Amino acid sequence: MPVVAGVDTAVFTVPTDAPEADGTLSWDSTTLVLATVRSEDVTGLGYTYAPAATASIIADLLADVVTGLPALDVPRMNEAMHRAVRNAGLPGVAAQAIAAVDIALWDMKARMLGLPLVHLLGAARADVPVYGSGGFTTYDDDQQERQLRGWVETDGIPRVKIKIGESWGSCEERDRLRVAKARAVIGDATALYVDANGGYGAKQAVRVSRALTDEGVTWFEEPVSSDHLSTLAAIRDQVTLDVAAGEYGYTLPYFEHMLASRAVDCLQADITRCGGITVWLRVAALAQAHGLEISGHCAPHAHAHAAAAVPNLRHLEWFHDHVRIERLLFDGALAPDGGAVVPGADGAPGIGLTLNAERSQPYRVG
Ligand code: SMN
Ligand code: MG
Repeated sequence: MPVVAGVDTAVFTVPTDAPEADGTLSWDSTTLVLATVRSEDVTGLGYTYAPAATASIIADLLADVVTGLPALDVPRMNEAMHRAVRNAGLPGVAAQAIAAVDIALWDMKARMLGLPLVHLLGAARADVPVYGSGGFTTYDDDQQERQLRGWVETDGIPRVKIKIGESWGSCEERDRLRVAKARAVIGDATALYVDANGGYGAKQAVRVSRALTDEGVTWFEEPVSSDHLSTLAAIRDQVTLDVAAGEYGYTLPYFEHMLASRAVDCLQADITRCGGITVWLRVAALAQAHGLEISGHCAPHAHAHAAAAVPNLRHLEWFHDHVRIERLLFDGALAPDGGAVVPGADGAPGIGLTLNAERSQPYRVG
């Protein structure tokens, strides 16, 4: 039985193509932490979007834990990594470090077996619907229109999401105008989603949801902070559009609490935060047990194969920054067709990505 020979890391910081902000945060660059695992002559890669310090956690706390373990036993290594960060604290960068290594281990296992990961896991569906996501509050009308037209008209994606809740909900009128403009650009046949990133107050969120419903918006993400589950649940009871949250879930119990609180209509989970493919599949099962669908948050190429392996997938977020970064740093990126991607269609093993040494080198910072 082959064993894991070692784990390496690399860190890349890529500037945004324009200033970006949502309701509660702004940024001008994005950092990707890459984990590479080795066994005999096979390697696997995984990644997370997280601070560079995540690479130190992989090197200091995780690399020795998986090295020497049977390379095919990914859940065993995932469990060992979870136990190893007990004192460091799992939620946050430790869970992201585990996720990057877990994804790399699944990628390597599928490569060892010569299979696209979706076929190792077993597909539960033919394709993975995606939604275009961006619509930053920093965009002017022309930028927003260009981005929306790119998804809908060029890529053929019939679902899009824009940010609202600008400046912690203090620009409600502009939020409404931007939603109305988005609807005018995309027409009635495209689903329109919004994400407030917890920028609104509870009453404000209910008020805004009426205007959103008038514009045919069907997805209201983090109307208030996802820390406040009973508030989310109360809003959910008062609105007709779907309430979604879960992107800050780093542990399985987090998702169970969110579901048990009846806080969401669709559970989001980020495979690069929640402990990797091993845990994300369990989160999907939790949602299924509660009669709900799951939506993959960001990092589309880290999710695609796992997303195709769950029956209760709603969709995967085709997030502007991450699509751009994954196309830049890796070869093998997917292209949506008819609003969906088909992971593994080209027969490439693992998650189908290889680091492009030449294109990635200028962005390497660690
Ligand atoms: C988000 C994702 C990545 C960076 C900032 C904000 C977001 C989303 O909440 O769901 O797209
Ligand atoms: Mg969000």
